[in-house]
Amino acid sequence: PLEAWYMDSSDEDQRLPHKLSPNQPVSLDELKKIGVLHWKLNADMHENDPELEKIRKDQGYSFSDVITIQKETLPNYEEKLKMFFEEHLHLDDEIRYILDGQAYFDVRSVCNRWIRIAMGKGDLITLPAGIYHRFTLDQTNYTKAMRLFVGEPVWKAYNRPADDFEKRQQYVASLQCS
Ligand code: KMT
Ligand code: NI
Repeated sequence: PLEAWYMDSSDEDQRLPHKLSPNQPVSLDELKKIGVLHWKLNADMHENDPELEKIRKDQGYSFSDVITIQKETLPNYEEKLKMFFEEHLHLDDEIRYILDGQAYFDVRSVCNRWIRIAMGKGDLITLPAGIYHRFTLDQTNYTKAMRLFVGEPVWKAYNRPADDFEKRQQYVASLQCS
């Protein structure tokens, strides 16, 4: 299954796992509580996969493209990686399907702690509109991901603080920090 954990607070290389010791794993159930959804698919079939088609139909994920994140092929690689790692939110769901390689998505827990989600080939994840998050490659420095979207894509990111948006307030209202 998907591996996720609460992060340590060290400033070391963002590409390192940053696990606490002892490790504090985060379950899929906990992720569900913050609106993060996950599917495991066969990425080798992504061009003709009835399972993927069903998810896309059920969820309304009409748009898709593919982004390869590695130094050799992504224009403005350093700049983009820096942007992706800035804590931000979107006004729409962020939906990513890892076709090859691996990477980390960090999301804020109900009580505002960082949760690191290790994404590998075949993992499809949806981060809800309004959740603060960030993205980094791991030490392999390579991932290829399908970006999905409901309707015409809007890639606009709002760096934290971005608490005045209605989408953010709706999202916060859906949480319960105890
Ligand atoms: C985002 O907005 O966080 C991203 O697009 C991350 C990189 S896509 C694999
Ligand atoms: Ni994002």
